[in-house]
Amino acid sequence: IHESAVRPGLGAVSPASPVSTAFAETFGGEPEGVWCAPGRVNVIGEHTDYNDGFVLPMALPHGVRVAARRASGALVRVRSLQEPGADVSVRLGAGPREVTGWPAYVAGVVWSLREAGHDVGGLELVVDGDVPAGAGLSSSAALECAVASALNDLFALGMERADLALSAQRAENDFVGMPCGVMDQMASIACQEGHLLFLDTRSMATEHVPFDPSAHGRTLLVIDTRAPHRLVDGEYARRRAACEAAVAALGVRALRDIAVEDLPSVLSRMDSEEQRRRVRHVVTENARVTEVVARLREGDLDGTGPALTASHVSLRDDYEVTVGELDTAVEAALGAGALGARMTGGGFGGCVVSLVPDDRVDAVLDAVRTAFAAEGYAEPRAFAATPSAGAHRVR
Ligand code: GAF
Repeated sequence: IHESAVRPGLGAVSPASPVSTAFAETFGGEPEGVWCAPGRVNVIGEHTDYNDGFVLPMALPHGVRVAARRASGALVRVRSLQEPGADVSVRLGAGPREVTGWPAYVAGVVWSLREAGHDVGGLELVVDGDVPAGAGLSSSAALECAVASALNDLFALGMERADLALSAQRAENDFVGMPCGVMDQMASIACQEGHLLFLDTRSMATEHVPFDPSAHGRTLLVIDTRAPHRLVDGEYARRRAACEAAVAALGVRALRDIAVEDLPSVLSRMDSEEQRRRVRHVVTENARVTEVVARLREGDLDGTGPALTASHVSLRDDYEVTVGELDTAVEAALGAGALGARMTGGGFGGCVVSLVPDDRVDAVLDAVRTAFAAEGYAEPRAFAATPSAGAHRVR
C-alpha cells in the first residue's frame, strides 16, 4: 500500500500514549489507570442489528485511550487531546441532551450507568484517539466503550462485556439521541485479535471467527471515501422506523424472524414498494452474514467476496443508504481485481471494505484514486485492516 494512502493506527498500538502526561498536566498526579477501546469495521451485516439480526464486525487497531481517576465532588471533568483548549466539566446529574458534541459520549456513559443503579461518582478523564472521525469507523462507540471499561474497573461495577456494550448503546440512544443498534459497542468491547465477531443481536450470543486474510495472500482494505458521514441527521432513524412499521404490518417480532425462502410471499403482502425494498435488504443481509460465516468456518475466504458485493448492491438499491463516493469506490475496486467490496457502517458516506488479492492492492488503490479524481471527489484514504483486540486496560 502506498504510504500516502495509509492511515496508520496511532493511539491504540503505541504503548507510550500521551494521555498519562496530559493527565498529569491537566489534573496533577497520576491517573488510576489507562483503558483503550477500538473502532470497528463491519465485514458484513449492515442495518441488521436493530432488527434482532446478525453482524460480523472486527475491531481495528485504531482506538480511543482514556486515562481516568475518581475524584471527590459531583463533576466529570474531561479533556480531549483532539480538541485542545476545549476542556469540559459536566455535572454528575446531567441528563439527556444537556451535553453536546464529543463530551456527550462520555457524560452519556456516566448517565447510563447511574440510571442502571451503579454508584458512579466524580471523575477526571483525558481522552486521546486515532479513529478517523466521521468515517463511519465507530469513533463514538470507541469513546463510549473506553469510558465504560474505565468506570467498570474504577467503581468495581463487575459488569460483563455485553452489559457494558448495552449501557454504552443506551448512552447513545437516550443521552446523545442516535437510535443505533448494539453492533458498534459490542465490536469495541468484545472483539478478539485475529477474529471477526459473529454476533446474534437478539440473544447477544457471540462466536469469534478466526480471520487472517494475509495467510491467504489477501488484504482487507478499508477505503475511507471522506464523504462526510452523518447519522444523526434523520436518515438512519427513518430506516429504523421503516423496519418497525414493516414489523407491525407483518405481525412478526422482528425482521430477523422472516426466512429468506418466505420473502416472496411476505413481500407480496406489503403495499409500499419502499417498505418492500427495506424488508428485502434486511432479510437477505441476514442470510448473507450466515453464508459468510459458514464459508469462513470452511476456510473459503475468497468465496465470501460475492456476498460482500451483493450486500453493497442491496444497500444501494434496496436500503438506499449509499452515496456516489461509496458506489464509485466499490465499482473501481471490483474493476481492478477486488474479490468483493461493500460500503461498511451506517452509510451516507464513510468507508468501503474490500477483499483484495495482495498483488492487486496497488491497482485497486490507483483505480479508486483515478475514479475519484474523475468525479471531482476528495482524495480517498485507505489502510489494510487487521482484526484487533476489544476494549482492555492498558495499565
Ligand atoms: C451504525 C449504527 F451505529 C450501528 O448500530 C448499525 O446499525 C450500523 O450503522 C449499520 O449496520 O454504525
